[in-house]
Amino acid sequence: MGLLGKLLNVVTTLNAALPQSKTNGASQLGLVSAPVLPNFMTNNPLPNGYPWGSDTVTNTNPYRNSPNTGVTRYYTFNVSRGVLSPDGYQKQMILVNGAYPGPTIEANWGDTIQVTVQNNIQSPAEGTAIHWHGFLQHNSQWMDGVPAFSQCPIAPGKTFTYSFKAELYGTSWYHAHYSAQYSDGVQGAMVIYGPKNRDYDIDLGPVMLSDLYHVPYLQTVNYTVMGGPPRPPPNITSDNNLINGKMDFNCSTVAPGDKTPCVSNAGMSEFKFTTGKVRKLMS
Ligand SMILES: [Cu+2]
Repeated sequence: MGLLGKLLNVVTTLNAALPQSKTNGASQLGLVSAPVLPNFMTNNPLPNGYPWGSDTVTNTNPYRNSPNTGVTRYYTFNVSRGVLSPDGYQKQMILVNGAYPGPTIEANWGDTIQVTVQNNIQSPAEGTAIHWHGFLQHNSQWMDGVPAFSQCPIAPGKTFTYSFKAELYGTSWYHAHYSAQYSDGVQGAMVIYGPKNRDYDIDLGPVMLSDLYHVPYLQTVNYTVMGGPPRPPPNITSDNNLINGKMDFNCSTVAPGDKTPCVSNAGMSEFKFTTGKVRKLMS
């Protein structure tokens, strides 16, 4: 390939064949225009200059103690079915607020996070529950979001409000804990601002890495648990690997007879780097 060919190749790679609305719905993750994250949220009291006061990385063990900011961050999640093409292959999904990945939850260390989850999964209806990955849930075990262990599933058409403290700081994620529902899209990042372990100039935000299965999640579960056709264990491999819910896919590789709409080179996640700046990327 000559230089012009190589240049054209780069241009085609960066030129996504599908708009963000088709690959990721309402999510802005994976776009260079995605907002960078602050050092911490400032619409709250700042004793000693920080939301968490004089606590530091070294003088506090967050697994035992955490500050109490008295601030509550409110979120509303509408969980419903939707159709997107994260890698160009059209997929029946289950989405939070029409976005894949779902909205990023932000809070300061010591805040309370309150998320009202409306289960609008219909046709067919399904239960759901959201797990807040990595949180300790001291004195709030029933907010852990694991159906049959810490709560009943949220019934179709019903609402449940989770309320728990951001005891730990750092980047984590939330995901549906109802069967393998999260692999159809019910997942997103959680960023809890806290004391810094390292200095950096710009926080480019969460980098979510995930497997993508083109078939609906119940079929994947069926393959796994029942050994059902056509991909019996141990050959249950995902169809793609996504960064922030996006990746290119070669549609000429789909099985013969598969008429699912598919667009090659749908578009990959992009990040903006500036020479001389130190960036934080959390995966
Ligand atoms: Cu988890």
